Amino acid sequence: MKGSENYGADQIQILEGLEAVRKRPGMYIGTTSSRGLHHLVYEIVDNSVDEALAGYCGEISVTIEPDNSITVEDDGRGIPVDIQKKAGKPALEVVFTVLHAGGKFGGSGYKVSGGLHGVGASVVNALSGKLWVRVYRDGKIYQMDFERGKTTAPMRIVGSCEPERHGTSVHFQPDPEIFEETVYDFETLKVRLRETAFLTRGLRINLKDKREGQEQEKSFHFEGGIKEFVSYLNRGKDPLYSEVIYCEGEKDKIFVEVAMQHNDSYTENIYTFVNNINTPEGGTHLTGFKNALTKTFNDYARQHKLLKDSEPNLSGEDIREGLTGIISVKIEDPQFEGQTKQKLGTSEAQTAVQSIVSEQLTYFLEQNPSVAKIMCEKSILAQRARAAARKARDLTRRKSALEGVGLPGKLVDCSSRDPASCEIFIVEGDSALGPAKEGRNVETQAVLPLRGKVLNVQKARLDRIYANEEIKGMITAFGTGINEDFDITKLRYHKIIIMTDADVDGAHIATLMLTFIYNFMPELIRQGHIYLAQPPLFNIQKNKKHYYAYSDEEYQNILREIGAEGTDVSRFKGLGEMDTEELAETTMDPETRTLLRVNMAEDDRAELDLTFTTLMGDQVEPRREFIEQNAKYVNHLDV
Ligand code: TSJ
Repeated sequence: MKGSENYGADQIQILEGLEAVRKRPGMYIGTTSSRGLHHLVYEIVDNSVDEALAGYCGEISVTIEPDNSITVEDDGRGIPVDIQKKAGKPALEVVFTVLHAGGKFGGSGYKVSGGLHGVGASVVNALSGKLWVRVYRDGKIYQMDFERGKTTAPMRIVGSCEPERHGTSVHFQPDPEIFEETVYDFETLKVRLRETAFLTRGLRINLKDKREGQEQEKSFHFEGGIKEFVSYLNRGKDPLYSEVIYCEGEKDKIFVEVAMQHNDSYTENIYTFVNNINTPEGGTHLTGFKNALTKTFNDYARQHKLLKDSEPNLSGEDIREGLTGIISVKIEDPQFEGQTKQKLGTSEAQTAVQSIVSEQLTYFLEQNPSVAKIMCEKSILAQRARAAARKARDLTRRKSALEGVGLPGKLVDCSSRDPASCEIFIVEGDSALGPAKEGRNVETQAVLPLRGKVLNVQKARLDRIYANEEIKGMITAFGTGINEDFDITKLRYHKIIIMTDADVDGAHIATLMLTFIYNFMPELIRQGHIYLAQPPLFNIQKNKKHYYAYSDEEYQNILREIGAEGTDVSRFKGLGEMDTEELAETTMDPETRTLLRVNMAEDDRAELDLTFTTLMGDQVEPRREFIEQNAKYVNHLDV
């Protein structure tokens, strides 16, 4: 009697649970956009990764099926199918029908995944149309089926398999009633799954696209783990020494792994992870690492007289200049803080990382004096450049305090003082300046011409950047300042539009400017203030009418539509070839133009960085390949 009552109550609760997920999906997966759609895959895969971390799973396969549904399969132990005492039903059923149930049953209990929205299989179930799960265990195949979170077929045995076979397979179709976007992007999954493979040494992850016309496969497997991750991030750059420094250890039940290597650039590139989840805002693990690096390094440099007694300590920034690093910690119950709950707060993580890195880095430096010397020399150069830059900056600050913030002489400003309605076009070269000046809306559109080569900031230290006229012009025109002086409330134009020729040189110059903004005012990209103008490639004339095509494909389409007979086609080689009216209509007028907004998906930081490095770097071959493909570059742009 009592039992059946309880069972009924249980059922209702469970239904309410998953109904809540469907009512407010954003609460559980953050968003129902394309990002949320991809998140479903990570939620499922993270369960298999846990199985790998527990030591029972060596391979995970993710398949995009022809209808954009997903299958995830692993060779782990298989989700337990025996009756769970507390719930009175198979563990498998609990995993898919009870909120927050993932992994909390039975066994070893070392549960580390879960992610920032760590909610697992039941949420994916609630947000899927059809979903089925198969477990291979003890020579049997178990299956259970659902639709929109509701059971359509109970757990049953559907067949037999070889007794040695074991694993779990989940198939789901994201519900189009929930998601704004239901088409999976191979590249997005690829980037994240590759990252997961780097972070889980030895694990093989396969990704297969079975959709018609885009069939492809990738497989990731890194015996070197995060050491290989660092080499990967430094590909296309020139490392200062061949070794990737690696530390690993466990303290207070926190497992710590760190890998790092300097390259000859001036930017710091450190990625931090907690339980395989990216923590873009850092936190205690990052602090622990920085403390250890700064202290260990200064101690070593003093002891070995690489730094004279009369010289000041090297700062953390000096030591991290050009450093690529990965910090990965695994904690049972991580605490997150900050506005977006993406910053690790667990204080024990700081102590753990700090003591493990201090001890092992000290040992490494003692064992590798030649590497230690290279690192030290690089840091001392950085220290000197920083001192020079500080002088230059103080000079400009004093100047602007005395004279007021003088706008650059070349700026053709607009008359409105309302930043929200103002735009600034950064125009390359002189030829386009005239038409741009004349074709603009005088009230809301400003024009800043850039002459000569834009400084490649990835290859210059701060002191040279402060001395560059073109860059100074951009900084003063934008109004925000850079780095620690950056203040978004002072932004003078809410749209900053980079306008360059639609060719490879133009793309190169645009990339130089993006690199500068990315390195010194990334918030402008994050908040969506940076745009690329889209000048047309073709001018098609027929019967006194103009048609503009922005791509080869569009050009073909227009010809097909209006007929190729009697058309006059010219190809715009540069902005300067357009007259005022053409430039205004095709590229500047908000009513008729197209703009690309530059975005920065946090999980794509590694790729974005490569985009810049490839175009800016010294290695000629990758750049040529890159320009030939040119695909990555556009990947980070949104209309
Ligand atoms: F949860 C899920 F449905 F999302 C899911 C879980 C999806 C996929 C593709 C795989 C898995 C999964 C779960 N793979 N492996 C496991 N392992 C367990 O659930 C498991 C097996 C045995 C024991 C034990 O203590 O014997 C414990 C666990 C957690």
